[in-house]
Amino acid sequence: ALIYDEPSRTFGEYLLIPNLTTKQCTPANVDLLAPVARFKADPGEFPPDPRKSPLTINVPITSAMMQSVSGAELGIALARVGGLSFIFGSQSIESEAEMVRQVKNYKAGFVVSDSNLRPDARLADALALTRRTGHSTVAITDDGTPTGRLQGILTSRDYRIGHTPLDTAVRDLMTPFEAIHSGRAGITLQQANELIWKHKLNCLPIIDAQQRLVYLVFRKDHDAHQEHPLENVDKEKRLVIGAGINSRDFTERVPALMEAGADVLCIDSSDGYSEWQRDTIEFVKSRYGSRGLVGAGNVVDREGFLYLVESGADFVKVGIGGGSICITREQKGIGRGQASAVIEVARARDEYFRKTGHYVPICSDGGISQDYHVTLALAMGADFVMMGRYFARFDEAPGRKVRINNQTMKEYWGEGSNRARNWQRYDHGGSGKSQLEFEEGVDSYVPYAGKLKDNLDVTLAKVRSTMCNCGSLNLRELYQRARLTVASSVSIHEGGVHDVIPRDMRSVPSET
Ligand code: MZP
Repeated sequence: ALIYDEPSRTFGEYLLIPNLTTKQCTPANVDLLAPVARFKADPGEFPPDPRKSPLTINVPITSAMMQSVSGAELGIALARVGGLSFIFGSQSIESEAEMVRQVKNYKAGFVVSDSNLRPDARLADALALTRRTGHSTVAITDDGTPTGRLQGILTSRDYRIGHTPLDTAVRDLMTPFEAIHSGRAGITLQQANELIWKHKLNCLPIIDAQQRLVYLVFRKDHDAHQEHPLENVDKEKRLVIGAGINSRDFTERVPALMEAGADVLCIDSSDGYSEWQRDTIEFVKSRYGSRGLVGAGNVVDREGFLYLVESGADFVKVGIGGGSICITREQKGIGRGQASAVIEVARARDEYFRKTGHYVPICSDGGISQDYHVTLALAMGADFVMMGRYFARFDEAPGRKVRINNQTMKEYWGEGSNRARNWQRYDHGGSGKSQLEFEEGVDSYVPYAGKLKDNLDVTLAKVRSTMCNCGSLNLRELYQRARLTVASSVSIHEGGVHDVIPRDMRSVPSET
């Protein structure tokens, strides 16, 4: 056997060392745009510009193709803030295609403010309600006229157009108008204005209290076919969605998903270094050409990566055994520490790019238990990450909310558990069996955490802030400039609260 000299390491063993933070390097100026699908570029340009990719995401975060994570509701919520979901494939072809359709048919845009509006409220009710709460508001209706059906309310307390409060600005607008949720949510007003100017868009940016872009307001008569580089939507202004496939029923599943409008597919397997994956990729490519974007995986080393890339994969997913619900390492003894896997595969990707001019993005999948692990994965060379546990905690995830020991939890179960019965993910073919022979995942609970957007905003604020510490304004700079050190167990202990009793854990204090 080949025995590797280096131990297999994971994210919690690394720390980032700060670089010089220049004055321009503020969180508001950080761009998190990431490539999803392979593209060609000059090998001398390293790392290459992600905008050359046929599919990009505005935040480098995707949700796992799991029953307890990525249904249509989460798909919509994540796409609306610039990320990407992969609808789970361990369901019938019809129901998966229907979920894809639900996301694609979602009318991009419109928000209901935090007042207690029912989605079907009549405009007059809505305005009366918001008048009572004392906020100036702009109502968005489906046809852009005051008699249209209410789609949402923007309160001037929350939003501004440029530096002008929303209600004042809207008075000067030509009406009717339509507000479109911006997929580039989170970029600064200045960045938004630059793009609007460059692409000659006939619209105004709406920003939130942190001066980040949230909506674009277009005149109702704007050219609907004009390309809007500020949105995270392919050209019909529909949200972007991915879908999981397997290497068993792909000849029927892939056409159904493509017809439903899936933007990108991904083969879901616990071990992707297999001839089954090559067959699946070849089917997608021969049937759909460059329109059929398909990721493959999971692998944990250079050989696995190169095999899938040479088979035609558009991106490669990295990680075996690191998922929070995963017991593959315990059951079968295979896998690799997530950090070691990402570092090796990122090097293989760079080597392949320098040799061929083809850049194939990699996704670090599983094992992210702290927000800072996202930044570490990106610094180590992942183009984007995939998370399951993280998203399972939110309202939009499919699991039920339950009370356990006075705490609100959500259900989260692995695809290799008896509950999911996703045998295709673990099947090696040949046996003719269509069931799991043993479990590789558990059925569990995770603490309920509320709305996706609220949590993701905090996670992204940490990522942006750390990138500034590392002197990086975009993900390419982070990968090039980051300096990482392996931390000893004693220094990891030093990084936590130590030698003090945290105030909220103390018993009631008394004067001495
Ligand atoms: P995590 O974000 O919960 O740590 O990991 C999610 C990832 O774990 C998924 O994207 C998938 O690759 C993997 N997964 C899903 N089900 C199982 C299982 O039952 C599993 N073993 O390992």
